[in-house]
Formats: sequence, C-alpha cells, structure tokens
Amino acid sequence: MFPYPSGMLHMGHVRVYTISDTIQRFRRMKGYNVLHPMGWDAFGLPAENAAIERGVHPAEWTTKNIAIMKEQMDKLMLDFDWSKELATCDPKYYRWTQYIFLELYKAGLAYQKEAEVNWDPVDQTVLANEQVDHDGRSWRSGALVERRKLKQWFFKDLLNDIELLEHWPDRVKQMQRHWIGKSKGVEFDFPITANKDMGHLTVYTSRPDTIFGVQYLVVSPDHPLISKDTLPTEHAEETLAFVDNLKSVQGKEEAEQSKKGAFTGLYAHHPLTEENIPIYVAPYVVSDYGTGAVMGVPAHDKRDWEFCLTNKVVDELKFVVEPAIQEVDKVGTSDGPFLAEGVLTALSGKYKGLKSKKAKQIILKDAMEIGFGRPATQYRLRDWLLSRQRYWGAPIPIVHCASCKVVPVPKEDLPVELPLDVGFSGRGSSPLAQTEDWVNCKCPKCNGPAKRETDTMDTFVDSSWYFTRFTDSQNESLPFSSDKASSRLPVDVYIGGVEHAILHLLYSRFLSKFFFKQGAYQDTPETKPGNGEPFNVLLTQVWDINPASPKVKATGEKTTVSFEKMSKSKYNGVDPVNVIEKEGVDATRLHMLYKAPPSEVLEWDDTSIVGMQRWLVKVLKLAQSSTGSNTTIPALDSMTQVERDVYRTTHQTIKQVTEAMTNTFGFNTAISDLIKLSNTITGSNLATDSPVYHHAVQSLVTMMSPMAPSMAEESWESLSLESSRNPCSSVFQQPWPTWEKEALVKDTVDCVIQVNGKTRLTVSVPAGSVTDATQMEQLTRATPQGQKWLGDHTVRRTIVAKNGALVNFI
Ligand code: ANZ
Ligand code: ZN
Repeated sequence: MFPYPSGMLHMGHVRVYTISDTIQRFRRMKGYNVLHPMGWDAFGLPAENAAIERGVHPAEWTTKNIAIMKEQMDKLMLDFDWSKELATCDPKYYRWTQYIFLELYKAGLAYQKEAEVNWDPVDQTVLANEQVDHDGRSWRSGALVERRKLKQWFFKDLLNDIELLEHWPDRVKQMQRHWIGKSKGVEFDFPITANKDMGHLTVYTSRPDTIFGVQYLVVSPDHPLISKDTLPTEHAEETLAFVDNLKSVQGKEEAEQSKKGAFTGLYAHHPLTEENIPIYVAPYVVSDYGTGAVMGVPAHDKRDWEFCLTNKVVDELKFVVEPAIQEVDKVGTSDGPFLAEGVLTALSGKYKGLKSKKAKQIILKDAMEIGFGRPATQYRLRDWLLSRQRYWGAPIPIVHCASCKVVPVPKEDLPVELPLDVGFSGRGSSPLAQTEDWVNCKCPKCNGPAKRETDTMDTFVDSSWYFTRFTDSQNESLPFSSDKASSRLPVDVYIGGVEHAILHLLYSRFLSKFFFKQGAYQDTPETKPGNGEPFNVLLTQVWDINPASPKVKATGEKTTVSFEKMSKSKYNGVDPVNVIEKEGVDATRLHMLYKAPPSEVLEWDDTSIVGMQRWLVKVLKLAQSSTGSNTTIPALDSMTQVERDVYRTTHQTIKQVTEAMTNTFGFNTAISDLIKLSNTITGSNLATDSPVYHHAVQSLVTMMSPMAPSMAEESWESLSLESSRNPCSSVFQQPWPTWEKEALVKDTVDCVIQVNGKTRLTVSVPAGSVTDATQMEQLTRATPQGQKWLGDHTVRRTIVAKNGALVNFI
C-alpha cells in the first residue's frame, strides 16, 4: 500500500515496506519477474491544513514531503521500481481518476443525493470528521458543529462477492462480510390516521413475526413526515424544536445515546390488531437504511425497549414470541426484551403456536394479500459518499448548466485541473468554490454559461485503482492498457496495515470489479509469471485496531475510523531515520522481521536489537574467514564427518528458509534458522579453506540478503574476492540456493527409549540400526542413562515403533 506523504515515514511503514522488499528480492533471486512499484497517496486534508495554518501551498508541501520520504525509503534500502512512480495529486494521474468517474457515471453508478455534512456556523464552512473534536466543536473556530444537508456525489452498488475471494485472509473476509451484510425482511405500510389524507408510513423489519408486538412507529429526523405541513399544528412546534436540536453534533449524540425521541402527534392504524398506534421521531432511526422508519416492538428489540423506557411510550409490553421450550419465568419479565426467535404467543391471534420462521412466511403471504406488505432486501453497506467540500483532491469532472442540468466534462477536456492560485482562509466555502474564474465555465453541451462542480473526490477514490496504473504508469491515452493490466493483475502480494481491511480494500474491489466487467482487463492466469502459485493479501497488524472504531451497527449508522490518529499515537517519538542511524539499517530490518510474523501485532521495542547487530558482524566475519572456494565440493560419501554435518545443516536450512519465505511469509523462523546455521558453522571446527565451509557461508549470505541487503552485499564481496571470482558481482544477481535431497539424509537418528512403557531417555543411533533389537539394547546400555534404567535387568521383549524413532524395552 502506498503511503500518504505526511513528511515522515513511521515505524508501521518501515515494517510493511521491509516485508515487501524482502519478498520481492527473494522472488527475484528465484527468477520471477517482479514489479515492485511505489507511489504517493498525495491528496488529502493535512496538506490543506498546512496551507491554512502555515501558508504553504498544498502542492509545495506535498512535493517537499515526497522528496523527504523518498530519501527515507532509500535509507531503508527499499528497492522500488521508481520508473513507475506516481502521485495521485499529479494531473497526469488524476486525469484518469476523473476518466474513471465519468465511466462510472456513464454506467449509472455515480449519482447525486442529499447527505449530511459537518457545518461550522462561525467560519461558515464544511468540516471533515477529523476537524471536529470529541466535544463536537470545530478544530479552528471552536464553534459547536451543526449537521447540514448538501447535495453530494455517491457511487452505488458496492457489491458483495466476498465468497469469490480465494486468497484473502479469512479474518479480512469476515470483517468485510460484517461491514456489508445483507438483510432479508419485509416492508409494511401502516395507514396514517389523520383527517387529511396522508397515505401510509412504510417501515422495514427483519422480524415480521413480531408484527403483533408493534406498539408504536418511529421515523428518522430526516423523514418527510417531519415538516410543518404534515405535523398536526398543536405538536409541530415542539417536535420541530426537538429535531432542530439534533442538528448539533452534541445534541444528536446525546439523543442517540439515551434513545430520546418526540411524539409527532400522528397515529397510524395497525391492520392486524386494529389498534391506533402513535408515531414518534428519534435519531436512533437512521435515514439511509431501510425506509428510514421502524415499527417499535419494545418486547423484542433492545433499542425499542430502551426507547420505550426513556420516552414512557406504553406501560405494558406485548410479548408475542416466547422460547420454544417453555421457560415461562424467563419471558415477560422486566429484565429486558426477549430477542431470540421462538414460538408465537396467544397475543399473535391466529398465528399462535407457529415457530418464528414459519410465522414470518405466513404473515408475509397474508400481508401481501391484503396489500399491507411485501418482501424487501437491504444491504447494510451504504453507498459510497465521495464528495468532499475541499480543495486538495481530484475535481469531480461535472459541469452544472441552468438548461442542461448535470453535464459530464468531455473526456478530451480532461484533466479538469485544480487551479493553483487560490486562497486558503479556512473560512467560507471551499477555496475552489471561491475561485470564480475557475468555477464559471461554458456548458460543454449548449455552450451557455455554466458552473463547475466544486466538490473534489474522496482520496479513497484515488487509492482504489493506483495499483492498476502501476502496470502502465506512463500511458497518456488511457488509465492503463488492457494488455499490460491483464498480464500483471490481480496483484499477487498486497501488504499493508489491517486497519485498511474494510474501506480501502472494499473500494478497491469495487473498482477492480468494475474494470473487469467493462472488459478493461482480463484475468489470464496462464500468462502470469507466478502461474499456479497464487500469492496473498498480507495484512500486518502494526498496531491494535482501536476497538471502538470499525464497528458497524446493524442500522448502518455512521462509523468513523481514524487511521492517522492511531499510527501517530502508537509510534509517537519513534523516528525511523533516527533508529536506522543509531542501529543500522540491516539490524532494523532484521529486528522488525524477527520480532513477529506479518499477521501479528508488532510493538516497536529496540532493547534486543543488539542481538541482530552481533549476528550481522558474525556473518561478516564468517565471510571474511572463508579462504576456499565452492568449486570442488566433494561427493557426499567422501566428505569428512565434520564436512558432512555442516553440509547437511546447510541444506536443511536452505529447505526450511525457502519454504518459510514461500509459503507462510515466516521471516522470523527463517532468521532463526539462519542464525542456527551460522552457529553450526562456527561451532564445527571445519577448516576455513574447505569448499564445504565456503558453500555454507555463501548459502547463508545469499539467504540473508533479502532481509539484510547491505551486510549481505558486503559479505558477498568478501567471499568473492577470496574465491577470486568476479569481485563486482552482486549477491542479488545470484540464484537462490537449492537443496539436495540426498544431503538431508541423516546418518544418525534420535531414538526415544522407553522402559516398561515409560519414556526414559533418547539415544543417538546410526540411521538404519534401529530396527535391530539386539543392537538397540547394546547402544542403550552403552549410555550412562541406559545403564541406570536397564541396570542388570534382562530385557524380555523389545517393541520398535514409529519406524524406529521409539523403542520400548519390557
Ligand atoms: C421490528 C423488529 C422487531 C426489529 C424485533 C428487530 C427486532 P437488520 O437485520 O440489520 O437489517 N431498523 C430498520 N430500519 C431502521 C433504520 N432506518 N434505523 C434504525 N433501525 C432500523 O435490522 C433490521 C431491523 O433494524 C429492523 O427490524 C428494524 O427493527 C431496525 F424484535 O423491526 B426491526
Ligand atoms: Zn447547457
């Protein structure tokens, strides 16, 4: 995942980029054609804040930050293909983001609708969520922030299809499933009983089996019923005052929390119970889910229960469902609502005794017959609101004309460039809207006077397709060519923080699927370099997810996830550049990879980094000590015992490290295996001019190189000089070492010895001898422990199990 150019890499970046750099160096040495690009998620709020606070132009601020971070990446020895570099704020890039917007518009997937924004009444400006503090006040003016409605742009149909994701981690799929969610239910129409004809109020419910328990109805504060014209005069003032108070963030939060509501003065007729039931308004009902109205069933729904208590709606609750197995004392008490499905009670009239599942079907069928209801499906995912009333983003390529209305900018006129000469006061409408000679334009259709759309796109749009652009980053006639994208996509390994598991990956899937459906690229696995060997989405948990953040309530209520804040708070004070300068780049990289596998939380802590530094020096010394060459490695059966042992460990290590790096991204176990190998070499007393010694050190250095590139290169040079081969060759031009199966064969085996069924000791025995009972007894008696346990007893029977790995003497 590409970074936001904040001006400083944080330790989370260091971790994910070290992982990706390690994988790409490893794969390249294995002969893969790897694309390892980097770019910048360069639009967004902090640049604009810098402009308001310090008077630096966002473009200047961003360019400077990119330069700084690029230098930091170089210091980390991250080997990116800079020829593919892109920045989302570059007109050469956002031209294509605009092009994609127009394609979505053409396909009917981009539309306009009213939605709420945060409004600062003092500065008269729209605020991003990040600019509103915990008390609901503006970051700048300190005014209490209000909610206002604005016409904004949305993308729709963020489809599901999670089941098609083969190689995604289960955890991520589960998170997305929860986020999206599909709800099957029923819409009921309750006729409104008022003297004038007001039609009916439609509610959405997933529990039609509780229809007899409906004791009131509630609409959201934005519901069309809530207006001066519809509300009965004697209630209008009070009700509207209640709704007005919700316009402040604080007022709304408070009312949501306490489930406060107001009576509208209106009633509806319940066609099944024939009762007249009151209609309330409350912010716990949200406007953009279902119909924006619910039927209140306080006996069976938690929120309805709380609402009923807070607002004293009714005295007695109607329990219409009870547990299937009679546990009477648990039902109908004041403990709380009965939430589960069960069996319908006598209060449900002719449906009494039916199980909830059956009752749902029959009640729906009957309701359809009398025109009271119909089946309905709800996706819990709200459409993607992409309008931002900000300057530093890609302008939405739309023109508003008095006669032609909404007109897309013709593709040949793209990019709609951001004007650079604008004012940043932080007050009033966005800088774009205040730049009149930019706003005023000609209608592309009728040539009459028109105005540009002044909203810019959410930066999540920019970052939902950049990986596709990497395959063809210089293309000047299309976002990317179909051939190039098809030959590379989908992305094989995508690495980033798990906090992006939902929004970013969901939006990226949305655009990828759109491209795919449009035929913009094909998935042709047979032509791909990694054919048959699917890679992975790799999400690191650099920090714990703030437990309060990405929780989506069933109602689709607003969630805010603040990534910036989390990364800052966890790593405050740890500047990667300082760490690198103090500890060394290789030690930093190794330490990060060693402390935790990618999927686990890593808290940066440098107390034990000295271990890695010592090991690096040890490897260099080994390389310098080798005076042989690997040209004449003796055949296995003519090696000395010491050579044989070192050779075996070397090949065992090659096998383990290769498998760990290929299959599980287990860099931590790879490092510990490499450390063991270096210990084996040092502890072996093998002559430093032995070709086996050289081979072992060379393999060690080669396998270490993806993780510790500088020390590996230095050690490699030393080895090459000694063996008088081309001293200019780089370790990264070497093929990845392969293991010989025969070299792994052990000439001794550890055998577990039991005496009368109890495990007593292990003995190391020559391979092949273990099936011979007499020899096993001799070998065991020859050890002091064996002496102790067998003593002068006679062995009556010897049982050999597990292919000789376990022997039991009776
Ligand atoms: C009556 C009822 C009785 C409900 C009961 C639940 C339990 P899911 O399953 O997530 O789709 N609901 C519907 N629209 C709403 C809105 N705009 N704002 C807030 N709540 C809304 O949730 C569906 C349930 O969420 C609906 O079923 C409705 O409450 C509520 F024992 O209706 B239920
Ligand atoms: Zn026009």
